[in-house]
Amino acid sequence: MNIINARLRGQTSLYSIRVEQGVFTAIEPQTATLSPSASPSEIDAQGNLVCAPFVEPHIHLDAVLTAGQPKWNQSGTLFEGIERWSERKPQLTPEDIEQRVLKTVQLLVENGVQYIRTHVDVTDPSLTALKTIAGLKEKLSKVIELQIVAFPQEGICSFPNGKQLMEQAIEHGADVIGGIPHFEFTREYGVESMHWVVALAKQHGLLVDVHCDEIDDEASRFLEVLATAALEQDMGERVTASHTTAMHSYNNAYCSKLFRLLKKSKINFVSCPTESIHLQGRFDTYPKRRGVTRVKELREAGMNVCFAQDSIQDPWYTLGNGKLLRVLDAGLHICHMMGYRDLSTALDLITINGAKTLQVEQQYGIEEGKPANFIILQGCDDLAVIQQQGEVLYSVRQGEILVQRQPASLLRTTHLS
Ligand code: 17E
Ligand code: FE2
Repeated sequence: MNIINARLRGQTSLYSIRVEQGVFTAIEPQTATLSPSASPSEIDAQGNLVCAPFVEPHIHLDAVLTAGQPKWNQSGTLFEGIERWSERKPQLTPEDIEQRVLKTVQLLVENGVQYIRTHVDVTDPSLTALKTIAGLKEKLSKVIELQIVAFPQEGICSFPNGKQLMEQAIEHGADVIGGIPHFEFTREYGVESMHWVVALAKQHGLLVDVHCDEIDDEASRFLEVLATAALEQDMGERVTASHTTAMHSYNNAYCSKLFRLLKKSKINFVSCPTESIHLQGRFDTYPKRRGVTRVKELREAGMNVCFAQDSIQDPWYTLGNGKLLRVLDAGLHICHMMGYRDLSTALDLITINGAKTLQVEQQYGIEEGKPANFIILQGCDDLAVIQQQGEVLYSVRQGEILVQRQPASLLRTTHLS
């Protein structure tokens, strides 16, 4: 396969890219625009951006497409979402889960995603969702790389046999250990769960991704416990703190002290801006907090932050359509990241930073010798892609075309100039 007239992130020239046996073998600047040949193995990128695939580092695939079942979340709080989900959970069957997961992965793939980390609720004595999704991993590997988080939605210390269920989830194929300290019955349980999670992951050679401080409570400070455990157990880059929305409400003096630890610990951050702006601030009158973690400040302090969708039409969030460009657009607004410097590197938030969080960056990126996984986006650079909010034109995985589409064509318009 040959890709001609490609733009690459951070480069001004046009490039030609050769792919052989599923690997990038040559990436060379062009001196001029090339005319397309009739070869079926050639893709003319037409000056659009050839970019590493999107990474969805945080989504609850077990719950997708269940909004309103059996009841709608009327208040819009995280806590009502957890309650509605606990009513849907007893109705889960392998067929129901498989059908929803396949439909959603298809949607994600069509929108340029090739890497997914999914949280799967293990506070279910039957572990139906975990077993079903682990069983789909092989089938899905043709189109995506899937990481499964053993996610204790109703707590580790606060749920009957919570620790045993987490351990069973590892036997059934979980890759990542989750947690939910702000939802445990007590602060002590929250602290205990953080030490236990990091030690368990270390013992099994797994990763950690905790729903950490997903609440507007400025006194929710489990992030410092998680980061300290990560630092002391030498697990830093293998640990992720998701949401950390309470950080929005921390006072600046505490945040300044906290950032020293966070930086030292090298942990990763996932923010879900559309989800958090929707679920947080719900107990406020006016002015209402945005309830999104300090993405701009974490990035400026040199930490790894990525964006995720969290939900697609589930008890927490009724919208969602698999488009990470939509989440990026919202996140840039919500986090006040609309300056040129932020906009011109914004795709990092849904590409390489997600790959670092998933610890797949060794095999990720448009470089000679790496697997030929890439997408083609409408626009010549990050800013143009975000301005246009266009569709993903191609998604190619190990040299195989997964998705190919034509931009929508305007059939009639009024010309003003
Ligand atoms: N569960 C949770 O605890 N938090 C969320 N944002 C979602 C599920 C979607
Ligand atoms: Fe989540």
